[in-house]
Amino acid sequence: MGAAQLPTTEFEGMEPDDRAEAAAEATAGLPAGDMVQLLDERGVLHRHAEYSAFIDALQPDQLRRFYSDMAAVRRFDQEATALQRQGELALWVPLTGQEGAQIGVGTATEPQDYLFPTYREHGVALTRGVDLAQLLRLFRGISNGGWNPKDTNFHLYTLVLAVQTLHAVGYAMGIQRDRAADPALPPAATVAFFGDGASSEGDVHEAMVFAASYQAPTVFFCQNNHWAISVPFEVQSKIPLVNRADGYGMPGIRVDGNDVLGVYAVSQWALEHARSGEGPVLIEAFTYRLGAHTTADDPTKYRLAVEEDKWRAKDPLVRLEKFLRAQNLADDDFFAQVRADGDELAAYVRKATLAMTLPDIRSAFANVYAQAHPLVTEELEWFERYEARFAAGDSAGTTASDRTEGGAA
Ligand SMILES: Cc1ncc(C[n+]2csc(CCOP(=O)(O)OP(=O)(O)O)c2C)c(N)n1
Ligand SMILES: [Mg+2]
Repeated sequence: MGAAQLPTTEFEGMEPDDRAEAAAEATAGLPAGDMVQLLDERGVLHRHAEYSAFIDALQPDQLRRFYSDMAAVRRFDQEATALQRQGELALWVPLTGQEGAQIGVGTATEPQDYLFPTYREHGVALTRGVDLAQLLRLFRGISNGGWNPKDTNFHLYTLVLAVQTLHAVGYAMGIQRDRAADPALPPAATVAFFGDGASSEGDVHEAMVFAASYQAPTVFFCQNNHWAISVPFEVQSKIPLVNRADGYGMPGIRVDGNDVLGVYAVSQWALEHARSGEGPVLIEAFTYRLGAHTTADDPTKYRLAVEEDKWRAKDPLVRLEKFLRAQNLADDDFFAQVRADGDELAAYVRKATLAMTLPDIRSAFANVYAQAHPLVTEELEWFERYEARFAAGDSAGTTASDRTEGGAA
């Protein structure tokens, strides 16, 4: 196959407005109208035969909480980005634009559920009560994790795409067996997070086959943010992702991922379905990554500003603010307080980050295997000899023998 025949991510001759939604939707006959949306861009709440009941059950405080959580994590995201730009974090993975999807599904989970995130689920972490400052330890490069997942049932971030979908299904099968042995345990489900790009990984296929075959209580939650770094969604799938659920034999729901109430409602439905023994569900949250993939990425190199503008108009915070104001559920004082709380969170996170100290480098070697291993011990000894030369004032650093000795250079 010559280079000219390879799929391209260039947009020659394509209207950017058409590219994002139409191309993905046209092939499989699933028009945008089949996407669940309760709260539209104007802040108007619509009724839905299946899902409105979940919203009807909410108190005003809970409705306001959706907003304050989305605003808090957006402010956190800004601060973490600034910390990275100032050299305090090695890397940051922004979530701006995806707050509705993340706060919606996170709020729907129960404490006994167990969540398996990717690397971008900061909003979900917030809903689980993870200390957001601890979340930055990984990105400062001082920890392999940062928090104890057992405290919140929010697993460590996984940077290897899609493997956590298998973890989620395995854990869900464990829940099934634990409950068979002890029916007094509360019904629980797992949530497997993954992106549109990760959906192309074999791990996702295997996880879905296992989950469907064993009726594992797993909700597959795909945030289709339209980009896998610089690769657009339509390269990942020739049909809407949600349609894949049919092939595995599980219900699939496509929801407007920028509608926090819609995401909350469909997630409630899916989690109840899974917990009650009915098997897995696939949710495709149709959303958009407004910022860069990471702070090491420059999206102006592969997408057009008009596309970003189109999605900015679907902002999950703006539409909920319109709704809360129109219903007289929140006023200027509420929104001023949310901003003040966000600044307080940002100041806390900054202070905690700057106070984080470097761990002992030997812990990196100690954590490779559960028990001492001769090769790792040899590498540590080499490393310590190498470091000692700097302490002895050998400014030249490595020598030819360093580079070959021990093979660890
Ligand atoms: C197995 C594997 N392959 C490749 C990568 C490199 N990589 C990191 S993020 C990413 C894109 C993922 O896109 P998507 O699943 O849509 O998630 P998003 O980043 O958009 O949230 C790639 C290819 C990786 N981390 N792991
Ligand atoms: Mg993506």
